[in-house]
Formats: sequence, structure tokens, C-alpha cells
Amino acid sequence: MSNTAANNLDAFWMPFTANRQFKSNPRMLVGAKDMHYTNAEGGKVLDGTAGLWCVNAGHGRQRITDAVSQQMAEMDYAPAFQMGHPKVFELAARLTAMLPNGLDHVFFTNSGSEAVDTALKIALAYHRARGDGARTRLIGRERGYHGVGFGGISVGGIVTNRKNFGTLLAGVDHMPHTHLPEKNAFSKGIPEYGAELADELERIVTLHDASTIAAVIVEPVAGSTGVILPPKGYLERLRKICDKHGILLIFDEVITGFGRLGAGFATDYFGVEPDMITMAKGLTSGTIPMGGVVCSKNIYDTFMGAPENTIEFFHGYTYSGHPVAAAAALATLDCYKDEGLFERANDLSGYWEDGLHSLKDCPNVIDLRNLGLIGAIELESIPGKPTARAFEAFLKCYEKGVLIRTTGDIIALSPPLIIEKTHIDQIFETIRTVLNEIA
Ligand code: PXG
Repeated sequence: MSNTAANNLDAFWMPFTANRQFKSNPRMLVGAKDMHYTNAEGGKVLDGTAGLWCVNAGHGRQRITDAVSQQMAEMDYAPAFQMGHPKVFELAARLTAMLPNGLDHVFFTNSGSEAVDTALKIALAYHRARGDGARTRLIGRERGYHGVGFGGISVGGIVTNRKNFGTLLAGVDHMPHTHLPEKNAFSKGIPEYGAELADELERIVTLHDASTIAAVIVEPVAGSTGVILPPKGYLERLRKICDKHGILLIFDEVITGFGRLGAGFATDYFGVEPDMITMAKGLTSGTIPMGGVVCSKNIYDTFMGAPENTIEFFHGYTYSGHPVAAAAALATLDCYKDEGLFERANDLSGYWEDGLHSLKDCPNVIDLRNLGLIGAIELESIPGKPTARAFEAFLKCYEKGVLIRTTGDIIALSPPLIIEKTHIDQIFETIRTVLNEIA
């Protein structure tokens, strides 16, 4: 019998986790309230990451709990195809009212990965419905993360997520990422240099011809690969190039949606309107799995050109718009609105920025990046041991009661939007202590 079987952790194959390392020294969370987790040892752990970028309203919210339990009692499930229930219609109306005019229709999924694959399929089917079915190419970006479906890893730009899975989707190309530390290191907020990287899309259009390209998908702020910000003017330029060539622009707002930047969505923050937005995570504040694609009126209307009584889009999930998830999302939106959490994130973003950039002189810090309530601390890798330094920082911060997240040698931070200044102080003081300890 293996060691891991003895402590009964063997059966669960953990996602994106070093299973054997974890099981030999497990970090178990057993409770959560507001800004804190409780671990199995009874310790309190400050949540510096909102779970996995999702618990934007904070943990253990009574309002969401009540909405979910009421919905469970009232109606646990309703068929998602050819039947409806009121809450999902209400939710779609509430979401589209939060977004710019023209982004008027929502297709529900259960995760960000499904939202991305759905958006890519909508793009292909949209062009076909317009009689422009040669537009089948999809363009993503290096270091992009769009979940783990075959569509998402194809347009994504993370080699470890791609290399084991064969040929992926055909006809995908990638723009360069926008991380330019030689020019932009230690920028506060949006970096100055690199808008011209959007012109790489023109190069790709020239290579393949616009008539073959369906859509471009980007994270307005890339989260998973260590917080990569769009240089000043970059997203505007992407929008222009897409317009010029009839290419749809998809913003993957799975992380940037629901207040993370101190605005409802990145589209509001940057004033750039995509044709589709993918969302998940903060939609239910992480409580019940749910995702969605918001698309333009033009896209929806194009599908509605099909003869009546035919299904316009052959796509959907058993749990699309699940009543319990919809109830959780409605209660979450109430929390955001009634507590002014997006404004709160905006108000705190300066304090957050100052706290983060106070780490500039800590050992091995080679870059600091921030926007809204997102922060990243990039560390110099230990020669020959990439990821080791940041992982040690993660373990030490956890021992000291602060949950951070690392990717490569980058520490990424994204706390719940209910965070207080004292918590911000605690996060950065703990990281400072740890960076000095492991130097
Ligand atoms: N798009 C983006 C931009 C994401 O960040 C997904 C799609 C996929 O969502 P689902 O719900 O299928 O996981 C994501 C997910 C991290 C981390 O630590 C980030 C994600 C998930 C887990 C961990 O950076 N992002």
C-alpha cells in the first residue's frame, strides 16, 4: 500500500496539482468566512486570491446561501432545452443591463472553459450563417489562458497545456503576448510601451487573408500566466484592426469581469467594446459553477434569421442556466450592487498599488505589476530551478496565514473585493517577510 492510500487521499486525482507532493503534506481548507479560510489545523488563512480569482463578494455570504437554499427547495432543476424558468431570463436581463448597449444576449455555460468554447463556436456559426463560411481561423495569443477545452487550449498560448494533446484545433494562429519587462518593468497600472504589438494582427491577416479569419480572442488583462497588462492603446488598436477586416473580437473576461479592475468589466474600464464577452468565476462569486457568453445584438440577430421552429444554434449543456446557479448569480449581483463592491475595488486600488510597489526593494523582485485589485510580483528564478522560489514563497506565506497563488516564478494576487486596508497591509507585510526569509 502506498503512503498516500494510508491517509486516504489517493483516489482523488487533483487538477493542476503536484498530486504526490500535495498528498505527502496536504493543505486542507475546511471553512471560509468573509476574507478568511480555516484550515484543518484550525488556523485562519487570509485569502489573497479570492479562491481562484472567483470569490469576489467574499466567503460565506448569507444572501447567496439563502438564495441557493430557497431555490433548491422551490425547484432544483428544470430542463435547459425547449423549457425555461424565470430566474435565468432575469439573470440574462440583469447582465446585459450591466454591459454596454449592443451586448444584449447571454448564452449560459457551467465554466469559463465552456464559455470560451461556446464563444468560438458562435463565431464560426455566425460567419457561416452570414454566408461567409470560409472564415474559420481563430486567433489567440501567446501566454493566453482560455481554459482547458480543446478550443480554449488551441487559442491559448501555454505550452504545458497544449503539448500533450495532439494537433488541437486546426487553423489557429497566435499574436505575441504583451509582456515587455525590458521597457515596462515596475510600471504602476497600465504600461506605456507596446501598443504596436497589436499590429502583429495585421501581419497574421496578411499571411492568411482576412476572408479566412473568424475571430480574435484575448484576455484584456491576462491572469493565469502571471498578470500581463495591455499596453496603453493596445486594445483600441486590436478593435480597429478587427473592424477593418470584419473579424469578431472576443474579450475573455473570466477573470476581469465583476469588479476585478474596479469597474464592472474590462470593456468598461478600457472603453473598448468587443463583439463577445466570456465570463464565469465572479458571476456567482465562485459559489456555484456558472459561466456565460454575452454577444452582440448583431450576432444574435444573425442566428435568428433561420426559419422559425428550427433550433438556431446546435449547442448547449444539461446545466446551461441551472436554476440554482442562476439564483446564486442573482444574489451575487445584489451583493455587488448594494455594497458597491466594484466602486470599492476602484477606491482601494491606489492603496493596493502602493502596498504592492513597496516590495520593490525586496530580494529577487524583478517586476511588479498591478491594475484594480490585481497584483503580480515577479521573482528572479533560481538558476536551473524555475518555479522553485515562488513555490517556496507560497508555502511560507501559507504557514504564516496568507494564501497567495504562484505561476512560474510569479506571485499573483487577487483578493475578494470586500478586502480592508488592514488585510492589504497583512498581505504585503507577510510577503515582504517571506521574500527576506527565502533570499
Ligand atoms: N478564461 C480565463 C481568462 C480564465 O482565467 C478560464 C477561461 C477557464 O475557466 P474555468 O472555469 O473553466 O476554469 C479561466 C480560468 C490561476 C487560475 O491560478 C486561473 C484560472 C483557473 C484556475 C486557476 O491563474 N482561470
